[in-house]
Amino acid sequence: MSTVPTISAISVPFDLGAGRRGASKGPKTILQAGLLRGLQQMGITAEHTGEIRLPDDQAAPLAAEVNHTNLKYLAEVVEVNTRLAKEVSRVVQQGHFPLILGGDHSIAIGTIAGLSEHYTNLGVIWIDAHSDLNTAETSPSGNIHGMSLAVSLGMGHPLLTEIQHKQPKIKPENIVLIGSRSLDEGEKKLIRSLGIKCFTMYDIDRKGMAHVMQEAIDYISAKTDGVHLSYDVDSLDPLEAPGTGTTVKGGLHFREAHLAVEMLAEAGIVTSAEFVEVNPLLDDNNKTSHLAVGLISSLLGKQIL
Ligand code: NNH
Ligand code: MN
Ligand code: MN
Ligand code: MN
Repeated sequence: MSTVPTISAISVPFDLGAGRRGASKGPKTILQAGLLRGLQQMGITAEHTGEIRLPDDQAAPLAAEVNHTNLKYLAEVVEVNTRLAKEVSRVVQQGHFPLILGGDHSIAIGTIAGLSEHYTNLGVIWIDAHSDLNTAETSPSGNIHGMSLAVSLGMGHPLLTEIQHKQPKIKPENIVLIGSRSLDEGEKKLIRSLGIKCFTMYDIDRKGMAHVMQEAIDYISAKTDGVHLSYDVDSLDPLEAPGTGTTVKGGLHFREAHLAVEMLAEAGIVTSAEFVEVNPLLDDNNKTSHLAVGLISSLLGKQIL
């Protein structure tokens, strides 16, 4: 018997928030790598609720407004995240555990917007090589996947921050960044000025992953009424996760990446999760999709013995 609630997996085959195409194929390959079968073998009830995607007419009414910003595919990002927020909210309402399969990291905007309807102090653990704390002013790329955490804090284009009305969705003191190693200047300023808890690769090397995770768990569980895990696979070293759009050397090893989710499983604090930026077009034999399945299984309680 498992103590894990029913898992509702939500596919988001969307990649217009990223600079390269292909992450839209992530959900399908993660499912094909045996995600649901594996969870069922663990005694977990897991269902796939379907796909959140753009309508065929591609959010045309917003197109004029989009021309006045440097945000790429703003209308499309707004549309898909509005749909995702509603679905995530419905799944939480139902008492199930939302497991979102990306897709690029811009979909965290919709995930967190949907969750924020149900939590007053939502914690967010952001495992990523990046911090995704850019705004239109600080972004070097205009890619919205580099802005999703800032949007959730209420910073950014109103069309993004006003999804699901409540604004901001989360508080800076309820965020923990883990695995950071590629931060833009504006992001560094924001992390410092808001006092966001940030465990860089330096901290992981210096203290060890077990120590860092314990600190993160203690910090976040004390003051939150739910914890969302946002897991960008580019947090891993490119040798372990080649199938992702913005690889950065010097990342988490396979064992550190798993230890993080194993410790979260043991702590029993995570109430929702998303795994993003798997790009099968850049992958080596679906290595990164299989890695994602392993990480999700460990997060949901899979043990070695
Ligand atoms: N910081 C860069 C940007 O804003 C890269 C973001 N890319 C990511 N984030 N993959 O996780 O464009
Ligand atoms: Mn049910
Ligand atoms: Mn990211
Ligand atoms: Mn990243």
